[in-house]
Amino acid sequence: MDRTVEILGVPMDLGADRRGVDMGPSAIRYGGLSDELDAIDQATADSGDVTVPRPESGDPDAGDTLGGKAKYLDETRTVCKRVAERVRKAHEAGRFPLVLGGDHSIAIGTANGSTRDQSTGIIWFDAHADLNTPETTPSGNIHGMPLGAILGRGPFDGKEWAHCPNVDPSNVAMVGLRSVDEGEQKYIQDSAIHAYSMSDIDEHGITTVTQNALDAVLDDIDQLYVSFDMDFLDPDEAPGVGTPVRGGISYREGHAALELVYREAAEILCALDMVEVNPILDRQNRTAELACELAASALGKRIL
Ligand code: 4U7
Ligand code: MN
Ligand code: MN
Ligand code: MN
Repeated sequence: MDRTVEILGVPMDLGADRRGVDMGPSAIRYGGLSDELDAIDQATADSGDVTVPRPESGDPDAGDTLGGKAKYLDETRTVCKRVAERVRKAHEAGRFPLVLGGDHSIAIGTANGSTRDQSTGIIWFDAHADLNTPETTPSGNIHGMPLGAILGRGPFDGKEWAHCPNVDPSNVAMVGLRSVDEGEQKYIQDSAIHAYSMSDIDEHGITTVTQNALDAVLDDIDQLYVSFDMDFLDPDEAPGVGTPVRGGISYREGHAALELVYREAAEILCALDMVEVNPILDRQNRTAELACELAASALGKRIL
């Protein structure tokens, strides 16, 4: 990556049910992120963390819920606006934002800070679809809604802090799916979004599936945003996540997917999230260290 990578931490846990994911950015930095990027001669600048309200200072059920269930919606909106602002500044400075989570709700901020007027494709690596809305959510947790928010689903439609009109569902691909809720399933069927499940990966392999995902989104976009949820990996590799789902991606498959993204799309990559690292649930910082290695693969690290 020829641009300087600007590391931005978002110690956010309001979008998830389990505490501890707010410590993700620290765990990832402690896990050796800057060393990993130094080793590939990647210039970096760490701009610290975005301020996030503590859950103790708010009531999950108070305030706006967009007519459904969306815990800490007001606080989440505030955090996502801050993230968007910081990400936008990174772009203006010619830097590449690497956003460390924190729960996945922060992707609403990354997307909004990256997509002012450029047509943007998204690859969403995740066990989950994250396409819920306050109306379809089984949990009320906003980390299950960020892709729905970005696409302006249901009550997110036209919400200036959430909906990115420059992201068309036909330019969005999800890879690694193995836990999809009923309302999400319906959207996947009814929209032009591209969805690749673990069964597709079983059948064709990670390289072919990632290539298909890239081919599906790369045709008519100006830039590509990649959001990487650590629960994409199998819980044996990445135990430190809030919502683990068995039957995930192996260590090498994770790297292969991101190496391919770099190889095919480095020129138009506009932002990367590494999210959902929860050090309280981790074993010896394994998941955070893996997040560092994977980020390096996405930014150009190769074995030979
Ligand atoms: B993550 C869930 F119901 N779909 O909406 C929900 F299974 O960012 C899980 O992908 C969401 O980790 C997981 O609460 C959010 C649930
Ligand atoms: Mn997930
Ligand atoms: Mn397409
Ligand atoms: Mn997610």
